Amino acid sequence: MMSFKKYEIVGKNLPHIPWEERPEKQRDVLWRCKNNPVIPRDLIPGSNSIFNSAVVPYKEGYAGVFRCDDKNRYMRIHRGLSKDGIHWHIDTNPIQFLWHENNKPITLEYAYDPRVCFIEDRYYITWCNGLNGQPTIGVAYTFDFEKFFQLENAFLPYNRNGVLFPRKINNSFAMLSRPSDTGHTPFGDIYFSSSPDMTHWGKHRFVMGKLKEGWQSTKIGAGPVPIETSEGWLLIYHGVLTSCNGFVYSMGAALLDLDEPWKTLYRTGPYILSPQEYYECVGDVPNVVFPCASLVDAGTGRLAIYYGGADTVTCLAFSYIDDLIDYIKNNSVPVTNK
Ligand code: BMA
Repeated sequence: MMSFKKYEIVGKNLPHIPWEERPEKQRDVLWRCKNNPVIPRDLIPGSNSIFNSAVVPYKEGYAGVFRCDDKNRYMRIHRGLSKDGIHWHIDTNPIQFLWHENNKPITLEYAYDPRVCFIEDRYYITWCNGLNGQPTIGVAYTFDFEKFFQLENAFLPYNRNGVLFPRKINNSFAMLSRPSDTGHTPFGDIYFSSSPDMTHWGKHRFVMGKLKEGWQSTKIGAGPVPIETSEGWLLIYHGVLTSCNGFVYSMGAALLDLDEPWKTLYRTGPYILSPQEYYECVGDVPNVVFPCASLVDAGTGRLAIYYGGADTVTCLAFSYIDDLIDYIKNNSVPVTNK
C-alpha cells in the first residue's frame, strides 16, 4: 500500500474500482488482472468478440459502451452496466441512438472502439463511425445510459481514435484524434482539435507522432480519456509496429501540457504493456493490446486500465498513477514540441 501520494490527481475518490496489488515479483510498471480476460468473447448470445470498450463510474457502480462484433462480424456498440466493474450485464442489442435534432432513431453503418467521457453534466460517447462507408469520429451523449442522442460527426473521413478531454480547456471542448485512411492505415499521428459547442471542430494542432523505430514506429492513437494530474494530462495510448507477421499493438503513456495539450512534455520510449499473454497473442487479430478506458481512485492513485486483447476479449491492467508518472518521466524519449 502506498502511504502518501506524490502527485495530485483531479478526480473523485473511487475506492471500489477493480483493483489488485502489484504481485511481488512484478517489476513492470503495469500488471495484469489475474482473472484476465475479464469479459469473454461470448458474454452475450450473438457476439463474436467483445473488446476495445469504454467504462465510467456511474451511480453506485459502472456503466460502459462495449464494442461487440456480432456473428455476422458487423461492428456494433452496446450498453453495459456493472456493480463492480468486472462482472457486466451487456445488452443483447446495440445502442439505439436518436438524432439530436428530432429524436428519430438512427441506423449506424458501423461503430467501433468507443470512448466515454463525462463533461460537466453528461456522458459523451465518441467512436469510429461509418460515414458513407468511411471511418470518422461519431459523437453522442447520454445523461442516464438509457437514451443516447447522436450529434454531428466531429470530422470528415478519415479519422479514428477520437478521445475527449474531461473538461473544457481554454473555454472549449477538446479532442484528440488520429487522421487515417480507408483501411488498415499504415501511418498515423495524434492531433488536437477544439470546439465551442461539440459540433464545430477546429484549431487543429499536431500533438505526437510515430517514432523512427520500435513498437510505436508505424502509427499511434490516443487510448482512454486523459487523466488530469499536477504533472500534466496523463495520456495512455497505443502504438503499432509492423512486423513480418503484421501489426503489433502495444501500450505507451505520455504527459501533455495542461493548458496547451498539443505540447508533449514526456512520452515513454519503452512500451508499458505489449501483447505477451495468450489472450493478447491469440484471437481474431493476434498481438493486440488496445486501451480504451481507465478508472482512477484520486484518493489512493490506483489506476485500472481496460484494454482489448487480440481484438477478441476485454482485459484489465493496474498501476499507481505516481509510479506511472515517474516511469514516463524516467523513460521518456526526447520530445520536440514542448
Ligand atoms: C485498428 C482498429 C482497432 C483494432 C486494431 C487491431 O485499426 O480497428 O479496433 O483493435 O486495428 O486490429
